Amino acid sequence: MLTMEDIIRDGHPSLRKVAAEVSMPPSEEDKQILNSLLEYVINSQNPEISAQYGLRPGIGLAAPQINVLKRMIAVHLRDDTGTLYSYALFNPKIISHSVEKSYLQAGEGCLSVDRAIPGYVPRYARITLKGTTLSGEEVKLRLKGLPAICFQHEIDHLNGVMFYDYINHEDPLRPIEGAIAIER
Ligand code: K1U
Ligand code: NI
Repeated sequence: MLTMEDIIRDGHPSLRKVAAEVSMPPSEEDKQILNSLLEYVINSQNPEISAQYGLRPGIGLAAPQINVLKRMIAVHLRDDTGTLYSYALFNPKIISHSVEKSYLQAGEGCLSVDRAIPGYVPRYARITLKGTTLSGEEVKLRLKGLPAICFQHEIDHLNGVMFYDYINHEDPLRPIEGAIAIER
């Protein structure tokens, strides 16, 4: 099982690289790695397990964060209606998005960043993405709200992009014109 010791931190060069596509069908090793990403996120949200192993709670994790430069992500979260979004995907790709932006009012965090970096992170308000699940099924997801933000954060990790790259560093909390503010 993955722990915080497996997660590389800001400044590690792998976090700034573009990850490679996973060839299909995936190898058993790639499936095991992807499964371990989802397992980390689920375990980290369990108070007993996270305390026992010192896991920082997360809602998503991408393979480059464990220094595997392949296009794999896991997301496990509930939206504001209580709907669970629990996905482990190979080769996730945003195929369309809204013009409208949204952002988390509380800002974003990252398991690879050990300090709080305040500021609004503009994201597409709605996205449609495709990817392949652990069981080999191709899925198409239409997302908004926190799930859309989390998937964009994780897909950015596959492209060497960090959440703070989007923050206006002169004025981190400057209102983002026309964007939807999301409370978490
Ligand atoms: O990719 C990562 O580093 C994980 C990161 C994902 C993320 C955070 C904020 C916005 C979008 C994506 C985290 O999960 S940081 C922890 C976090 O946000 C959280 C943890 C437990 C409950 C609720 C949120
Ligand atoms: Ni992150």
